[in-house]
Amino acid sequence: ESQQRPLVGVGVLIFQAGTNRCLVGRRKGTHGGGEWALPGGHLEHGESFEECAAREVLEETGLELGADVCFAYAVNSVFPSGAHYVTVFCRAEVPLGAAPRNLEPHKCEGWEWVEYSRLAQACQPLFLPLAKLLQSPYRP
Ligand code: 8DG
Ligand code: MG
Ligand code: MG
Repeated sequence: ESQQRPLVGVGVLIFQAGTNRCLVGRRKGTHGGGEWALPGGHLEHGESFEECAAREVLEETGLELGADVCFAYAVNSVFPSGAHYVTVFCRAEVPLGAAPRNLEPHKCEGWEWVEYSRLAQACQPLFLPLAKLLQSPYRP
């Protein structure tokens, strides 16, 4: 898929309160199938980054993000397919007991909590934007 202009994706780092664990899932489908990614999706017309983050997380996991959701970092990804995304990462915390559901099972194999510092080892292969975030200077 080659785009005339880059698209904007939003990825969301959801941390379990009081831990360094965040939510990741293995993607299904043509774009990044089999690769581990954060919940997220396309920024829609007129949306703020935070609105997009909360909407996609609710659609995909059933988790309701609070007012703490905020911009974290951005990366630029040109995929081997030719697709070009600017990915805006947001972060938020949910209570320790919050239980994500796999509400789009045709798009994701399931959600797991993984230590941020272990993502690069535990979650291979990584979706390109997440690999770029982990290689960046950003520290959550
Ligand atoms: P949508 O079209 O319903 O908005 O999105 P979706 O159905 O949730 O699709 P998606 O593949 O999860 O997200 C759309 C695109 O967003 C994806 O193909 C590439 C881009 N994207 C990034 N970074 C990230 C990320 O970290 N996580 C997710 N899930 N998507 C991302 O550029
Ligand atoms: Mg979505
Ligand atoms: Mg998605």
